[in-house]
Amino acid sequence: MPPASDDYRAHGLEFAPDFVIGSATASYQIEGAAREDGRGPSIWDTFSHTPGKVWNGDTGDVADDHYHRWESDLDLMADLGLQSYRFSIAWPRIQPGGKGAINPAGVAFYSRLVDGLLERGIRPIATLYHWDLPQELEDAGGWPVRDTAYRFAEYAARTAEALGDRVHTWTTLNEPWCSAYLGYGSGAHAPGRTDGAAALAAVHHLNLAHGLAVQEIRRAATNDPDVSVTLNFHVIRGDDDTSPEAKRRIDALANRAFTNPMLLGQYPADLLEDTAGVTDWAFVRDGDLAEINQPLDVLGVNYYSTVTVKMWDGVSPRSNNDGHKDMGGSPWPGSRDVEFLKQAGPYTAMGWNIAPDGLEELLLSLKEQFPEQPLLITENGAAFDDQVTETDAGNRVHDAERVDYLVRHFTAAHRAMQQGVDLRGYQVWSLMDNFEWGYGYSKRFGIVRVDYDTQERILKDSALWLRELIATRRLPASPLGER
Ligand code: IFM
Repeated sequence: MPPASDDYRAHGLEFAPDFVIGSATASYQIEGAAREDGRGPSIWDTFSHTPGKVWNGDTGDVADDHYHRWESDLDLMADLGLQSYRFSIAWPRIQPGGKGAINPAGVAFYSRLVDGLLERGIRPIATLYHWDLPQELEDAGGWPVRDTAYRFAEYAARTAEALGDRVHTWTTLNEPWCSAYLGYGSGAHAPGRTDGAAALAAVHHLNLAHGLAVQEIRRAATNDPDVSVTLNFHVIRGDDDTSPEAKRRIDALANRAFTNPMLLGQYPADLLEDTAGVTDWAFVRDGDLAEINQPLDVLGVNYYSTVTVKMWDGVSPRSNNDGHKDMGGSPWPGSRDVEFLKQAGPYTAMGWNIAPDGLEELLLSLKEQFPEQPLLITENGAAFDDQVTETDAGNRVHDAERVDYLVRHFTAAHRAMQQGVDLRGYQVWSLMDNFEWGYGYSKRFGIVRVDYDTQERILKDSALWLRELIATRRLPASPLGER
């Protein structure tokens, strides 16, 4: 087998059959049917319908129409040979107002989906919260309010009672960093608030919601599922004299604010100090950390790119390249003087730098911090400006850059495993082009192209590449070659 080259363009690397390779989506990004079968409004319905919040005024009203096309979408997954499918459950379909009795039609939709996956031999990985908070709960205060954590635990219990005989892996939250800091700090995500203290209260209540939900899932499920959470880790770089301080601050806010309470049962002392001017953390009550600190069968890892930081000198124009849309507020409460520097390319269509070495570094660092914790890549992928090519055999999308991105990141994962990382699988983001939050439909992450006018699905070259990888268990070469 050839050694992986320095730029991570390897081929022929072998992945064991029990290394679960699949793809991922999320409810609001693909389902559509926003007002059907008793679904209540979520904060993303409200946000996307508010002028100026989402590119082009796009909304998830129709999206990929997956709510109606789920069966053919499952056939497509089977055609690709996916071993697993990570989807999310829309809370407002299960409990339209975020509490109380379940909506049978909502549960039935996900029940059919799970059955359809199992019939096709695809492992269901269900995320309970991928950002579509019922609007009624936001009206009552949202994640900055403690009661939302209890409402989430109730929703988790009802959902696990309904599907907990069949779902293989449960993920409580997807990227609570985004829910807290983009939703309540920067304003780039729903509900669009810009209040640092609210963002930190949201961090804690999301952590609490996670811990309570883990316990409810373990109580209600009958098939001994894997239970997890998915975090979007920040891999932080910088070689300025002030970078160590900036790195420590961002690591505390972005990473350790979640991993430490969840996996170690404590908040980092430096996080509390850094944010003392923003909040006194009085919302953390006795006993909360014990509720939050639950063992996890796997830890979900989302990785796309790195950030490079230093402390702002207070004089030069401030550089703000943290990879997120600037909507006025800051996603970094207490650390607004950290500068995010523009990084070396190449870049994806999101402007995010392509850095497969960052994934290897992240996996190794998680192994060092939490040696006994199995890991699962729950998202990795890239947006590019795909072009459709007409051929005699039909339309094709030759997305060589996306294939190359995947080759390089699978190589990074393989390298980490060779160094002893207990990595259980890899879910490519995303199965289909979809609603990319504040960027609407302008950014395409799918390995399957979606024509939003006709809802036609076209397998991109990256989908064919993934099918070959899963079938042969060997990494197919990058179309961009090895350097
Ligand atoms: O599309 C998102 C997904 O919903 C969460 N993780 C990052 C992806 C790309 O931005």
